[in-house]
Amino acid sequence: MKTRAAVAFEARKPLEIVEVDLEGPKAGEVLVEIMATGICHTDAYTLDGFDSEGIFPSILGHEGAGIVREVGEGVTSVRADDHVIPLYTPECRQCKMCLSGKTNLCSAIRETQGKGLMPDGTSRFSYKGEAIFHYMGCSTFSNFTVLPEIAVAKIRDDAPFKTSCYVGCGVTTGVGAVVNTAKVKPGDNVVVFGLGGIGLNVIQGARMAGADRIVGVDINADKEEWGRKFGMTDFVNPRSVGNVVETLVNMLDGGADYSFDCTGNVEVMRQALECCHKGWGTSIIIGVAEAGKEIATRPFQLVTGRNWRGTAFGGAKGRTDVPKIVDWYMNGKIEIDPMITHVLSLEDINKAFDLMHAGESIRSVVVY
Ligand code: NAD
Ligand code: AHE
Ligand code: ZN
Repeated sequence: MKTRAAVAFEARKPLEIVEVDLEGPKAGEVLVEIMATGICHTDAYTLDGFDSEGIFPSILGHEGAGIVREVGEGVTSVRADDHVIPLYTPECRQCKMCLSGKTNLCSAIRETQGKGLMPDGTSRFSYKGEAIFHYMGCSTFSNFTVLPEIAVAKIRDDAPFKTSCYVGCGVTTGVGAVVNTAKVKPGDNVVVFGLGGIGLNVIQGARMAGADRIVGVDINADKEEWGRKFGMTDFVNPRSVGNVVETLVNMLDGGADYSFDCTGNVEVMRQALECCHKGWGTSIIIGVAEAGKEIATRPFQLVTGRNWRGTAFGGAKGRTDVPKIVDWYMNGKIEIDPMITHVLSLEDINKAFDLMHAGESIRSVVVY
């Protein structure tokens, strides 16, 4: 079939909207009509050439929601007309990782996914006879896409696509980092670095978990108002204080119980670790750093009881947890609507990247 898609032909070039060819689902795969997709900073990072796994030409996008239109041979867990969210972290429920009970990082298809291919080692997308690579196993910047059955979460039919697509990455990553990875408890003090599409979800996750102080840190002063809407109690602009770490340690009587990096900047990751309370404070890295970047701190920071951890997709097991997070949204336990600041057509998708880089959007969503 033909489908409209925004193709990244090269790094650092605007996406081009073209009609591409899409092969139907093979055994164990499903064809999904994407109804809406968010634009996450990770899409921009890959387009800007910072991803060591970045591969072109490809169809980016990993934060979508849509409807199953066709299923391949042997598919049993979903059927045509089911509403689904594509999963860049699938859940096969059979691999060592899934069965460990210790991680959400399913290993069933990770190798081919990282090469922009489906599990059989081929691509379903092509343009003028040349293969176009998949991205993060999702490629939601295409109106139709093919996914392995293990990489879709079935969600309730009454959840709007325009907002529930955000559960495909940002909401789950931020809220999940708090509840699954850090396991923040009532009364804990939390610091969140970077109040964008991910950081604001960490803030609302911390509010839901009953955190006491929730301190937001951002170099963009406009983010103070945004943070306060979702439960932030204090704001620090690193450009207005001498030493961010000292400021935070003094504010929180020794430091944070949990801190979260939602910037992808390795200098900020160091600040996030060092603002943690001696003896127990844990810093969670969410931000994705540019290829070649490394984190550093004095080992003494760890010797004296601070912990450094990371999280992907908020530690969520996609097929199990994503439908529950959609329920949380539909039941009013978490908010999504106010964070969708811009709704665009596919033709205008490049504007979403401009808005993100200018710090003017929280989430832009393309509705097909
Ligand atoms: P975003 O662009 O919406 O937000 C980033 C925020 O960080 C902005 O508000 C910006 O002003 C702020 N910031 C930048 N430099 C800063 C600094 N030096 N100090 C304090 N604040 C600073 O991006 P996003 O969509 O929220 O994504 C955030 C990061 O999370 C990205 O690196 C993205 O790739 C990553 N991410 C990781 C996962 C995961 O599973 N681990 C999932 C989604 C996104
Ligand atoms: N491909 C990069 C790393 C990118 C990365 O860390 N991605 C996160 C999700 S970001 C979503 O917005 C992730 O899930 N990581 C775990 C994984 O298996 O990819 C690189 O450095 O090579
Ligand atoms: Zn993302």
